Amino acid sequence: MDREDSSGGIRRKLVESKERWAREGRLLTGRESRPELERLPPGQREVTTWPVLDLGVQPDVSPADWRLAVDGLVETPIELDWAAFMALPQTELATDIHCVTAWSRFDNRWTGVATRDLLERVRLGPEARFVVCHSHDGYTTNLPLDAFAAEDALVAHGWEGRPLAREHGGPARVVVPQLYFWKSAKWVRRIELVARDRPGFWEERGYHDTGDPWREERYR
Ligand SMILES: Nc1nc2c(c(=O)[nH]1)N[C@H]1C(S)=C(S)[C@@H](COP(=O)(O)O)O[C@H]1N2
Ligand SMILES: [Mo]
Repeated sequence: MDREDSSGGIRRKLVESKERWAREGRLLTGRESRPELERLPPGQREVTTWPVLDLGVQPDVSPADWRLAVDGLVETPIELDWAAFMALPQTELATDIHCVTAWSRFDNRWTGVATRDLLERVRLGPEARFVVCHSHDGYTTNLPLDAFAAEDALVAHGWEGRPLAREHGGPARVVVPQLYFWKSAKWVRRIELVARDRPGFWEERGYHDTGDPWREERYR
């Protein structure tokens, strides 16, 4: 077996086991929890490491080649290069990560461009309701526009004062703290505004369409 075959096999097994989890409702507790009182959503446990999860391919995109398109149902589509992206207003904030595989990581200090600041540049068309993020590894994920445009959502290029590591989606990734972390696309290359919802990679494989950890929306 050559390397391609073996990594394709590993990837297939990984995807199959996650699909099985979704069918079986693995990790679902059905408990309720209230963000104003608790910091850990139902069924989650806190970790202090930062696990790496992806499809086994970690694209190597240099800032010189990097581009980010924001297009679809917008008045003025844009394609930013690295310099134009870094020239946008920069936001720093600390948010919690909640992964559907039950780990949560508190107080991640991000630097990046607020999704609101990006959307302001393109001006939304009146029909835009959902966002589809496209990544360099072929991954896609869909989000309701209001979650994507939340005050604490970013396209992040820094973490704890350093450039975001490639394994975590550097040079730049989406971070949407209010949803499970599979909605936060690593190595993002395109943010597409659409009128009708269009399930992404995991959403097509049994994961919940919205993915709110406080409602324990792990699977559909
Ligand atoms: N491009 C891309 N983004 C992705 C993924 C992926 O496979 N490819 N996996 C998602 C999942 S399932 C999770 S849990 C988080 C993991 O991010 P991390 O590796 O930085 O912890 O990235 C999300 N974004
Ligand atoms: Mo995940």
